Amino acid sequence: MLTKKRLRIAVQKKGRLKAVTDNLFTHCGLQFSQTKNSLVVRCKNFPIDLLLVRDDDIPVMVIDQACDLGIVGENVLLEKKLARQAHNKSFAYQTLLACEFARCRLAIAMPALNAGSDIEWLQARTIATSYPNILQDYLAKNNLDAKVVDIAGSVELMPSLGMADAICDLVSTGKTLEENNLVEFATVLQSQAVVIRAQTQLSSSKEELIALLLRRFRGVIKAQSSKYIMFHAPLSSVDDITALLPGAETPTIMPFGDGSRKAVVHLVAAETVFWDTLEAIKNIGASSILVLPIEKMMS
Ligand code: PRT
Ligand code: ZN
Repeated sequence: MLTKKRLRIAVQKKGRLKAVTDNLFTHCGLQFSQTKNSLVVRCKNFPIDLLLVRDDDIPVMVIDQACDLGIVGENVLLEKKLARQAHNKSFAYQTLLACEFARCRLAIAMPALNAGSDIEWLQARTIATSYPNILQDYLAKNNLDAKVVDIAGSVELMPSLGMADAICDLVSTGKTLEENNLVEFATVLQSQAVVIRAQTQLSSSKEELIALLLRRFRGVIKAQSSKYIMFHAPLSSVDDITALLPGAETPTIMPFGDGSRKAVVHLVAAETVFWDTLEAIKNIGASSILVLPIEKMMS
């Protein structure tokens, strides 16, 4: 039974956001009981209900206050905002948190044989997209006059079918463009998943629950992008080594105590540490280097 007393969060039912939002909730300690095909999932240990919907419906569900929070890509959010504003309808929301997952970019791509053309090439061309409002906005800002064809899916096929000269679609690895012999040529929008809420005051118990959730979301997001690093190094090299580690916090330095002027160093780096960084710190004195994942963080 749905009741307004429980915090309602709109999330994607099926698709690219599903696994990442499930992972976020699980790592925050939220437990859900779900029956197959259910559209509402009840949280067992907090007064929270998840509403499982198409991602395109999430912004409006939050703005119209059918749900208190939503987790959705910025691409969908901006498209819905511009569509609604085009009809002079308000679209008031607040972004509470950037989730740092489901990263992608909305880009214009053209057939490879036109590679190297500049933006003027788009003048009077036909562009297929599922993001007509964002594209129209981009074209207007760049004083370009092109025809926009609104297509729900398989946008990358349109040039080879002769239905468009170019496309404007989401790209993450670029593999789909390559497979369809298209080259990226302008970035219209950078996107990631965000947590949004309507601009309305909720009951104090819901506000407290939102504050708790945001604290845990932030902790999980930070932990998942951070690494715990341990290594041995001469005391004289510790500062130089730390400077090479991305987003490193103040290290904990434990001298060996054997008169060797060496120490065990522990620190948290805020970003993934790549092999070339490890090789660089090894070259300036680090040894016995360990890079470990972090499960939870709270400061
Ligand atoms: O059914 P529903 O409407 O809920 O889902 P959907 O099919 O509209 O969306 P879905 O599940 O495909 O994506 C949900 C959200 O994930 C998007 O709105 C983006 O915010 C985000 N996201 C991140 C992506 C991608 N990366 C992505 N690569 N969404 C789609 N793609 C597609 C893109 O459209 C293209 O077809 O993947 C292809 C390109 O990928 P690469 O890796 O080959 O470049
Ligand atoms: Zn969708």
